[in-house]
Amino acid sequence: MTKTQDQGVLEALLDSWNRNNTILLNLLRALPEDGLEARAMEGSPTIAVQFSHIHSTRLFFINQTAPAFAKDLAQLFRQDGENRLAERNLERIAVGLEASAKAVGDAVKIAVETGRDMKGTNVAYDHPVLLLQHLLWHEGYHVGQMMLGLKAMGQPMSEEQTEPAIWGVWRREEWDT
Ligand code: NI
Repeated sequence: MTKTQDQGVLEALLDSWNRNNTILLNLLRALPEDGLEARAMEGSPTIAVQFSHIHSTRLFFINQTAPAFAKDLAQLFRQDGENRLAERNLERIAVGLEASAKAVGDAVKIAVETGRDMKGTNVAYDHPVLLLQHLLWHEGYHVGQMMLGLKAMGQPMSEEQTEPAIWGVWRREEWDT
């Protein structure tokens, strides 16, 4: 591929990463009342815990492989004595996710453009794009668990909700009628 084509692919990858974050924010805003407390099964993490966990997982892997990009970012979890509490303020969750999504995107973009490795003492990616793919997989997994949690709570998201919030973010469809 030419350098221009490479650049186009990198932009598309970063765009896909941003769309993934848009989906998380859409879901956050579409939650029913008490939705943050939903969990798939007894003992499963609540949706609130999963949002804070998604954010801290991003921070963990950036800290491991490109720490400069994580230095100004705070956790959404906070410690209260023995307990680790997840953030429950929707706006603060959204601001945190926006910041960590940007940090991941920036770290990958700079690593690809400069040919820098994303390798730390304990964690290494064979290519910076694999950090994006790893996190996409991880976050898709948690969105599935969140959907199950809402269903278990008796408030499943309808197709009318998930189409614009999730699937419509990825592609356009037009059908001749
Ligand atoms: Ni996880």
